[in-house]
Amino acid sequence: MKQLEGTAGKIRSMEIRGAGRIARAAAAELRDYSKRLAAKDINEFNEKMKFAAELLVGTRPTAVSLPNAVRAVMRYKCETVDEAKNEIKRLADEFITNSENAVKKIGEIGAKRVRDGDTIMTHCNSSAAISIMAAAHAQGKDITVIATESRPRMQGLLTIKQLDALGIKTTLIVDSAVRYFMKEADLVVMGADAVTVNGSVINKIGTSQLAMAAHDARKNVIIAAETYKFSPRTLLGELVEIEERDSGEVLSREKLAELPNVSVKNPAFDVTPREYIDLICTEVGAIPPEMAYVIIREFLGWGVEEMNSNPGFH
Ligand code: RUB
Repeated sequence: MKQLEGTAGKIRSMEIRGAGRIARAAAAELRDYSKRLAAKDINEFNEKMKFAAELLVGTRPTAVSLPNAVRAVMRYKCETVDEAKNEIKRLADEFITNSENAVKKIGEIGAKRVRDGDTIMTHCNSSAAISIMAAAHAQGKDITVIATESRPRMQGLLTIKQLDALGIKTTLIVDSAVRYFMKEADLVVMGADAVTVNGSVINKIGTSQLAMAAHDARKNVIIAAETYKFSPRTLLGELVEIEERDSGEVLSREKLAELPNVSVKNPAFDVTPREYIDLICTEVGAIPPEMAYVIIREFLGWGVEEMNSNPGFH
């Protein structure tokens, strides 16, 4: 229980962050939690697993990778506790391996859209987006990256460190400078926390203004997103919830207390409409955003009937 709460706390506080990492951490925690679990019968075991699954899914509301990972592991249907533990381990390990392979595959596919000499603008810190840059660089293409700070949590600092370690020339800019520098970029590559059935992309706050600036400057926007970032529940007409984080991330409580007429808003993500996205690079291919339904239906295997008979989590 302690370790389960520890993992949930790390996801909530963003010690573990990024949609792919969150998903893999949740799958691994369900596997490890099930291994430690003492239950007198399968019903008690199932109840405890459900509690763990719901606790993990509730940690961050926007990254659809999280409920998708949890659903992938909670698919087990077993008669005994031992069988269930083995099946959960198999499903969790399968999800983690597929997820790691997906990030690599996205790199290979996306790198084909990067030309020698290109300057790529990116936002926040996305392992799938960095996989594209890393693959292009590994192919010997001379690329340069412009990375935003991504306030308030400054994930851009992680991006510049990772790119630096790969030997990729990178310029760090403040978030408000994206339009100013867009003329120097050849394309924009970013990640996703969620992709809706109509092809909109939910990603770190500021993604949509970067995409709009790119659109205005006629620069291509590529979104790197594994198939488990696509949201089946949007097929039921549901919207993806945008996480509103603590105002203290933007302005300290003490400073805010001195300004009685001021409030702070801190949404962590925003929605980029599909009109601003040229391509979504998934592990099963580079698709136009209009094809999001096909990914949900064919690759995640969720249609409306399945969703209605499996209320799942969320
Ligand atoms: C991270 C973020 C990333 C996506 C994709 O937000 O917006 O672009 O999660 O990341 P936060 P990845 O820092 O709030 O989690 O490609 O690594 O899954």
